[in-house]
Amino acid sequence: MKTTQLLSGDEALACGAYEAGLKTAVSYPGTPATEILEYLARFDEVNAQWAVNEKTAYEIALGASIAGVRSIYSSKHVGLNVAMDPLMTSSYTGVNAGFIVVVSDDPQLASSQNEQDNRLIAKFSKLPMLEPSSPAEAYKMAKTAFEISEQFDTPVIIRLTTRVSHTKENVETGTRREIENKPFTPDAVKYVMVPGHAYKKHIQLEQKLIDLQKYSEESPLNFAQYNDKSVGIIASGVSYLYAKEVMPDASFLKIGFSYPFPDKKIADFAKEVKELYVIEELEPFMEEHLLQLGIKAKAKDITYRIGELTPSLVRDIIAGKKKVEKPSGARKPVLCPGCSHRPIFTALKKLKAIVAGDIGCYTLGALKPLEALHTTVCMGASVTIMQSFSKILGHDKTVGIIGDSTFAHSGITGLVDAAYNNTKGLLIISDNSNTAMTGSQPNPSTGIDAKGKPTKQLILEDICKTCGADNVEVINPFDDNLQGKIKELMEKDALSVLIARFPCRMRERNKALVPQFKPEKCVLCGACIQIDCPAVYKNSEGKITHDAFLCNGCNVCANSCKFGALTKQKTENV
Ligand SMILES: Cc1ncc(C[n+]2csc(CCOP(=O)(O)OP(=O)(O)O)c2C)c(N)n1
Repeated sequence: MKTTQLLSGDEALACGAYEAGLKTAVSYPGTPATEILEYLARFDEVNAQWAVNEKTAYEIALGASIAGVRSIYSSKHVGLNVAMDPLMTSSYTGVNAGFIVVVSDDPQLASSQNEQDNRLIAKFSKLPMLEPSSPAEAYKMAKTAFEISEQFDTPVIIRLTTRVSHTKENVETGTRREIENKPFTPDAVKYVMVPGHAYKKHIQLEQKLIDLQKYSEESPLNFAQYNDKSVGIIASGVSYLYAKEVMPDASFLKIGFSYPFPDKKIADFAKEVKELYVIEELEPFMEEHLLQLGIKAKAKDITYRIGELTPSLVRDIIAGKKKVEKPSGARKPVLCPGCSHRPIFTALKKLKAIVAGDIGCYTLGALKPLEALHTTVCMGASVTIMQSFSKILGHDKTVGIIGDSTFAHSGITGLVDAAYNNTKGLLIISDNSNTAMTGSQPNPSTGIDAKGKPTKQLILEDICKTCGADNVEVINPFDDNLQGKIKELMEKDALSVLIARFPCRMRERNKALVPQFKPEKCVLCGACIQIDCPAVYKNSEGKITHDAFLCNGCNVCANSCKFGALTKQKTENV
């Protein structure tokens, strides 16, 4: 039975996979790929799990495929870096039941620490790759990917980008087809990658790539549309739609099966058209391949390797113009009113601490006016960078800060390392019991699983002690003694963890303790503005305004006010 549903690219892909008999789905949250697992978690037939990190996610999904069920891994682009170890060898082992690796890239860094183009990973890992341009294509390609995976005994990458993941369109969907589990047959040469076996598998893999190349050549996912032959455009993903919009009369070679490349189709198309263009976002992936084939094409200037494309940028590329960077009109991201990360940064700023940060909402502590977080590289890097800061700059001057989800993701190993290597210093776990940055997913420390059911809870105090921390203390970050406690632990000749625990305001609000605001007492000293809360701001007349509707009652602004304009409620006032 067919139905039409308005679906995002993530949802459509998940729906296609579900209908294709998917039984295991594993992911770690990350924009723009989070919604894939969230969509799949609703189905009883699918074992949908949030993993602790992308490496474990990949291995669990691969394990499910080897055990005989169709499975899917999904993550954002940088997540795939964490999963690279199993990914690189899974092209050697191949699969048993179909296995799809979905990765969504984030050109323009809407919510990421870098802008890497994961099309290069398909080539590097020797895995086939499909690139949908729209939700409807994502839906269909999920089904095709399972077939390719089983036919060629390989994981298949589906590469999305933010605009494909998050755009919605009407997609004609069907019903689920149940697929029998495949029997697992022990096969050491296939699944045990010791050097002797892996060497043989590498020989097979090179042949597999030749076979996949032939398939790509014949695949209807790569097709030419001849129109006005004076201009021919080769494009994939969302860039194809932009180019179609800008040059509706041109001829196109649409690449949907984008690795291995359909070389003959490319060469034939190049011969047919007068002027050939390659339109692609980020890296010159197709452009370089065409150069290798000895085919001359016009491509974008290096300035377009940064950021995403838009139809108007595609028009400029075709006109041969360089990209002119325009000031971003995006609003500055800011911690929510009442966020429990805020008092930690106001304290760290007063202590003039050098802060090794991590990735989560608390990364916003780096921005003006807080400016109290000094490094962010990748998930888990706070505790490890803190180890070096502490040894080189002094443990009484440095702090690491990490969130609960990130600590479970990759902070635990760093803490073991710090203890093993005799580090003194302080790690603050800003525990809001939420994976807030990516939209409030549960994680091991929340004790809830992806389907919303209670599960075993990771007790942060216990694990920190087991990792080797000398002191583990828990504090409410709104405690008046927070700054004193941080200073005390920084100065201690020991490895300490301070768990600053308060539920995320996305989950629990507190209107009861909204501070009292007496504008007549305000001297415009600006101290309350320095805490960077959206509920306290200067209005158009330059006067301080406190917005009781936005306020979540944390009273950090009241604590900063020395003139009695903002005063703390001692008791609940509603
Ligand atoms: C390798 C990698 N995976 C996923 C992400 C997406 N991501 C950014 S922060 C974050 C976790 C945030 O949770 P937590 O550390 O608890 O901090 P909170 O946002 O709750 O303050 C995730 C999953 C990422 N940036 N890098």
